[in-house]
Amino acid sequence: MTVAARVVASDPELRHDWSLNEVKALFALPFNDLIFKAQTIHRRYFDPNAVQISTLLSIKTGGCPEDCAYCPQSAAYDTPVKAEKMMEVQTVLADAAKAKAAGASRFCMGAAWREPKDRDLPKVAAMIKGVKEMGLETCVTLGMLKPHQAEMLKEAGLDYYNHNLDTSEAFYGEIITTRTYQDRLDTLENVRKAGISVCCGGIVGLGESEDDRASMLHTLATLPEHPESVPINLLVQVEGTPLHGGGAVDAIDFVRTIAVARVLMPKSHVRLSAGREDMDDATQALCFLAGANSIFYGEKLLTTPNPDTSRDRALFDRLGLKPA
Ligand code: SAM
Ligand code: DTB
Ligand code: SF4
Repeated sequence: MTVAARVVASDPELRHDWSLNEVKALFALPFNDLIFKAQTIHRRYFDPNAVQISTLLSIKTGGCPEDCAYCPQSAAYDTPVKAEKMMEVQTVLADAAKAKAAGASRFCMGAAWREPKDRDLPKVAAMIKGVKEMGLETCVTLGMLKPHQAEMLKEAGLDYYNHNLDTSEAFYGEIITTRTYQDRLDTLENVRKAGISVCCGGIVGLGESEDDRASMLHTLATLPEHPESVPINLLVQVEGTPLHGGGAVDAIDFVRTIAVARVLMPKSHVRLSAGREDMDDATQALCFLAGANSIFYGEKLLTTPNPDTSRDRALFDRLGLKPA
């Protein structure tokens, strides 16, 4: 029996055979019906008042050779982000210690690379090892990975690898021309095969249609194993990127995307990721009701602002949420 078949056999709700039409039909449900369904499923698998806390750090900022139209770190666009060298291990570990003291359970380190060079990896491995030794879960996002690189990161103690599909396969070419959807899927497979948990999601607000959102979630939910973490980012519009100045996303449409992700992948952590700085408390509360149970905590994402920790603590108090 394949891994996927075994999982399905043990739990009929954990499906990997969703049709695209079924996913579109979830998006088309009356809002209350969709939220009720998502919250009901959420309660079956998770404590509804617990939210996992991850903190991000950009260990190598800017100067990226890829042309992702949303990204301030691409060398193709003139943005406020300037290229920097990779951070030193001790500086990263000091930041991780602060994140742990502030209540994070996972520390995610991001690099603006198309793919890591083998000579960069020993330093990243030292960061992973050090963060792990602090008792934090480790996550990195470094671009495309070859099988031997994934194995080396696993060896260093890596728990999660973040690698987003970002949008649907059909819309992908409008957003990124320097790599293909299949490149992304290949890396996800290399990460899985190395025994690392997968963190994979996308962005809402790139100019995609609802069908594109449905198609991206369909791809995620029909992978042989669902990603353990599914980040749903709201586009952070940064001056100089091609997507700056585009239309705002309707908050209800964003919440729907979270709810559909929750219904399709019941056991995954769905992360309300970038874009919270532009959301009011009521919208975030709806996201948690729709099944989001993870956030990025700390005043910076990679290069753009995230809500102040004092605002997040007040939000948790207001909603009776507890960090997990
Ligand atoms: N360079 C690696 C890669 O792209 O795989 C890792 C770092 S990259 C910054 C990680 C993810 O951040 C992207 O896949 C994208 O989903 C998200 N991201 C980047 N810029 C964003 C923005 N302006 N708004 C929302 N999400 C963004
Ligand atoms: C993810 O899905 N979102 C995070 C993390 N994975 C690496 C990154 C958000 C970046 C937002 C833009 C910035 O701060 O540069
Ligand atoms: Fe580079 Fe990642 Fe930004 Fe794309 S999203 S330009 S790969 S840092």
